[in-house]
Amino acid sequence: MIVIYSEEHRLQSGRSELNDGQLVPCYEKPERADIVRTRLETVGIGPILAPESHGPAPLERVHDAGYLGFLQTAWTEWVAEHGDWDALPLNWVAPGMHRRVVPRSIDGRLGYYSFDAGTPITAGTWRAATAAADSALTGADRLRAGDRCAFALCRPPGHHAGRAFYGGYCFLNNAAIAAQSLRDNGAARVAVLDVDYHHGNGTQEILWERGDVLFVSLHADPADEFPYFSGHADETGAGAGEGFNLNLPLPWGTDWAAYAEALAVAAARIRAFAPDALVVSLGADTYGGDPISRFRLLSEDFLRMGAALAGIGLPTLFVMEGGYAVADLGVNVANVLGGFENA
Ligand code: 6XA
Ligand code: ZN
Repeated sequence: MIVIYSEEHRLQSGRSELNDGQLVPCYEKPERADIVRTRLETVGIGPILAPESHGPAPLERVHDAGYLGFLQTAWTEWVAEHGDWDALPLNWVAPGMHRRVVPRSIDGRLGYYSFDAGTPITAGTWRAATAAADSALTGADRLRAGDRCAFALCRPPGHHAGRAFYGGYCFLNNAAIAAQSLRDNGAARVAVLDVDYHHGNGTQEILWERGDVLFVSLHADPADEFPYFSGHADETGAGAGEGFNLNLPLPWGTDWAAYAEALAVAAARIRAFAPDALVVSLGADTYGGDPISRFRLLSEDFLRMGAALAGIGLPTLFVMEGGYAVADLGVNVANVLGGFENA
């Protein structure tokens, strides 16, 4: 399967995130993409190609224009105000306050457009995020050209980014941008399946009122886990999208046996929807060794996951999301893709 990868991912390299009350080195770091790329080369999954530039139009199909403008200038404004350290928000809106007016202050706008303090904006964030979106779009082009599957090795990831907000290490929603591109180029229906450990709240928000793009997500129960305020089973969509959002929250400690059952439910829902293509938000932070997550999948379980995804029987674009056990991330991701290809 063709792998789309851009060196520009390196431009997103934050120094620190706020985690457990401390400023710690960012978990979402360039080594993640490097180890995945190296493993894919070792096992012969490829060829590995650079993305083609698709310009701003596909981003504007999914994201708010004011938000995209903010992302482009945030770093320059931040440096002018505070100097050359990662831009992190510190203030958010609460009930009884107002977000009618977009703040003039860069600090105010960081809070206005974000939902966590773990997602630094750096000098290269915009370029890295657009290269990741272009990777997903190039992958969507491959499906349109008739490929059975493709893998967009996106960094930074995307599934927490909404129409007008960033967070959870995500700025542009690569999976939603790819799904929209498939819709805009002839697919009548597209499904997005999110197997990252965390709920894809951004993808859900973007697709909430859409009946033409189904969103299905397996993730840690938000009662216990980030992003806390999205991902419950009773969130089913609204308007034309009512019934086209399926959340399958799972408890801490979930192992392959329980995960596989939920994955079968997800697969059945996707088959019933009969889409023309499937976009998989592929996070490998369901791994037992992940430093910030609490599921218990083993490396060999990712082979089984790939085979189960192949069983859905659709042209499939994999889009990289989370996974922070860096030493094992390459093996785990390659196992999903290899399990899919060899099914
Ligand atoms: C909170 C945890 C961010 C999770 C990012 C992730 N700092 N999302 O992996 O899929
Ligand atoms: Zn995750």
